[in-house]
Amino acid sequence: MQKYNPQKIEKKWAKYWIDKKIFVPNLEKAKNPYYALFMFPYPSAEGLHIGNFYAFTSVDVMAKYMKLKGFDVYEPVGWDAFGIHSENYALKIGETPEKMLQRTIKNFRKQLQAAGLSCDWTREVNTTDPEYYKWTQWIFTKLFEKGLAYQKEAIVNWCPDCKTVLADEQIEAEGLCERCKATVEKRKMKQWFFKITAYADRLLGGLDTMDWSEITKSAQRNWIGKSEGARIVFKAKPSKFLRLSLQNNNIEVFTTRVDTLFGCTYVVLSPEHELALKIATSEKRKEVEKYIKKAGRKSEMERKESKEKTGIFTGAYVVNPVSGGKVPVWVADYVLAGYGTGAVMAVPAHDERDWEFAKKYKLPIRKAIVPKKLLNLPRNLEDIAAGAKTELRVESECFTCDGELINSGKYSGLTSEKAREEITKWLEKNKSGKKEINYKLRDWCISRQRYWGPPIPVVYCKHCAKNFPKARLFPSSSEALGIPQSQALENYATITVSEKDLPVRLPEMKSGWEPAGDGKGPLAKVESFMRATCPKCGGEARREADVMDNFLDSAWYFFRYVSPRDKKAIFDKKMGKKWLPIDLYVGGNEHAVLHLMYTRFITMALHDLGLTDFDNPFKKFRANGMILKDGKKMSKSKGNVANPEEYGEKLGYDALKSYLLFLGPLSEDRSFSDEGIRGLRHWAERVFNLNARVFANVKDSAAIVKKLHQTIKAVADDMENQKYNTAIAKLMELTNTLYAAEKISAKTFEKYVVITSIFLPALAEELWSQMVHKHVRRRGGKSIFLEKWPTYDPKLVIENEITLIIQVNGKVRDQITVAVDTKENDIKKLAFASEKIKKYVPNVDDIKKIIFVPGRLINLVV
Ligand code: ANZ
Ligand code: ZN
Repeated sequence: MQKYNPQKIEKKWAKYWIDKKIFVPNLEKAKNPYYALFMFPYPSAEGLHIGNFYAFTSVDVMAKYMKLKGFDVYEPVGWDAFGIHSENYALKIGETPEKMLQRTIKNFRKQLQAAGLSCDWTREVNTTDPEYYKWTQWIFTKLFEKGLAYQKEAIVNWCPDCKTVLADEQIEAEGLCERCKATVEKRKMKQWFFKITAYADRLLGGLDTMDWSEITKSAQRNWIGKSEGARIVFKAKPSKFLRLSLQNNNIEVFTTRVDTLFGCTYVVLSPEHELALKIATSEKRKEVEKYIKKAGRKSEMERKESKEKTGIFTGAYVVNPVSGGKVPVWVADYVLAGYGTGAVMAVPAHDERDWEFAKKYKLPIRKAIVPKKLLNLPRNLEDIAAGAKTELRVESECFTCDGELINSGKYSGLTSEKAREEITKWLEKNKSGKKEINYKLRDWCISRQRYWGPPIPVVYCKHCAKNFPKARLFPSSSEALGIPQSQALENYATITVSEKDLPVRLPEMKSGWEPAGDGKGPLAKVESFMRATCPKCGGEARREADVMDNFLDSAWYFFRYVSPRDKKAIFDKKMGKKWLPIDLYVGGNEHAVLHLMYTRFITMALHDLGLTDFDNPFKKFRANGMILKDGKKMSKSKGNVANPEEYGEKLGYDALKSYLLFLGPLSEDRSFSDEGIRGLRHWAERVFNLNARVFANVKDSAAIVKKLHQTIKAVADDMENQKYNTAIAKLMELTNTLYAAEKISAKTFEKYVVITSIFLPALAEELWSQMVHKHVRRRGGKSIFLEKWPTYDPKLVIENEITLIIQVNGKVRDQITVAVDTKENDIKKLAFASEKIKKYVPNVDDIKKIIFVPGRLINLVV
């Protein structure tokens, strides 16, 4: 008997599939398109990671299944090769990113091909290819035209190790750089942004109807963070010390709790607020200035988390618009510059942060709300004695909860909800405030002071300044552009490079491409690059020296796949109509508010450019769970990484892939173990060895035929719902059933091999090729993946018997097993005849009503 030798057969069939283009669809002619996509591989130096490999496999089995179901399946593959990750590694090993990537991509491709995935290897894309990034730049120019790409000086995240700014989404919860884990600082710099906030409502609203993992959708909801409230104006309190020019220094605050307005006892500005220093009285100015400087050095995280609140009184006062009372203005770093108006009305009685601050600085605390629960508290001694000593506990729990207003003038007695409405109405009438919705989401900072990315396709032209949008240059950015400091405040026009001149090629830099940390992109050093001709006036201009965030490269790659060699357009519209949106997308939930948010935004923007008719790029998105080892997330730093190549080589990729899928539901974390893989390897061997029991002219038992048909149906049902683990379990059961017989027919085995092929592709292909010669010669040696998913006989799938529950007054008292087609009347008779039921219903005449749920239960109401 032949021995199962995965090393040999997996290599053989992987090559065969690629050579014979088995998984290369005809994109133009396809009638039944199915677009299956795994997240864009990042050809890292470490090679294939088991977590990615798992996500790839989760898509791949579905692709194989849909192919057998008769779809024209497209599972493209390419390389997300720009970006800090590649560049940092290149820096570490002292090689240029370009050279390094040639090697790592080759290695990655080799690994993926060895794994027998059904990717289309003829349509690879690579984000560092000028033919690709031409269109990344094109997107930028289109967004610029629509006002969705703009420059502003803002407080941004700066990674001191990566020496570049980063987007908010690229900062991990603890305030660390997503790439290098350094603590990110805040800096005020002029940067390029994409106006993702313009889509906040659309990004939020679309979520409800999307077939995406719930965990991903809720992460996006939280990140967008919609808050409904009001903007309220606190007018400056004139005083004899206040200079005239400051008298209209009104402070606007954003609050979600207008109902607490009477409880506001002071107002706080963030240190970055433009009035922070301006409003300070002359005596206080020095101190305030010192405080602002110190706060600027803290990271946002430090400020949010710090236990000990700090702040400083400015000496100034403003007026509470509803009560007319004057309240002091403080500056404190627990108020963030980038949210709302960067100023708050402090209500220490009802906001914990304000409370801590007020306690520390001995500021008045004034109650404006009595929590609802408190109102219901017992009022007499008996009730209190009966156990309701909860007043204090309730109060502290309800720090911020709604209730009934007190100390609030004519609003006292109203509920919080009603009061919010009424007070807002009053504010609007008196021009002291208005309803406002705020989002946590901030615009996407896309410029990077790095080398390895697509240049931002913009030039700065002095000559065009009169006629085009002006870019008032700041000293730091002018220096980066090689514009003399003396001209820094001259006006320049920002002009995007025209489509015919794209791509703006990234010049080759053999040296000096390391980030310098001075806020300039390394390209600023390449004079031949920086010198440009203005596309509008033909005059001399300077290029932008920053490159774009690599998350932009990966925000649109799936569009490119539908016509990857298109010279005329970002993608062929007709092909887009045919293939998009993507049918199934799988990847890690760590991308919930990164890649997955950016793709939705770019898709909406392309929609608004008239390129697509959909807003959601992925019809179905599933977040895969993490792979753990010894209870911990696999990671290089923990030294517990399983290398897929190593396991694939040792035990076979078929065994490894099905093991990963068998471990549990797709969305759940799973623990990787060596014994586990061996179990799947053992199954693969059993499948292989069954071949020795196959004969052309055997008649299978009815039990075998029935089990086969049931499995064909059950596996298909599971596949449609990405229940890969239970699908494999059912195939294993069928394997056991087949082993129970001495001999099995070629006809049965053939079907069995086809349905098993989605999980054990190389093995199945091998068995198929052997069978083709032995039993099914007529097919003449074609791949098993050109077969069709077998049909099942519906009659055989149905169980012959069913078990029904018998209830009396809704309580389960017995159960009976009957033939499937038993009539309702006969079932009732059987129920009455049950000895157990007779105990509860001795007299049939007592039955008032019979509830019968076919196939499930019968309930006797007495
Ligand atoms: C008064 C108040 C009373 C507030 C109360 C809360 C509770 P969300 O829901 O996250 O939108 N706030 C506003 N801008 C801020 C900033 N830049 N930095 C720090 N805090 C800021 O939270 C909105 C609430 O957060 C606002 O409502 C404001 O405090 C605070 F019992 O105003 B509130
Ligand atoms: Zn970093």
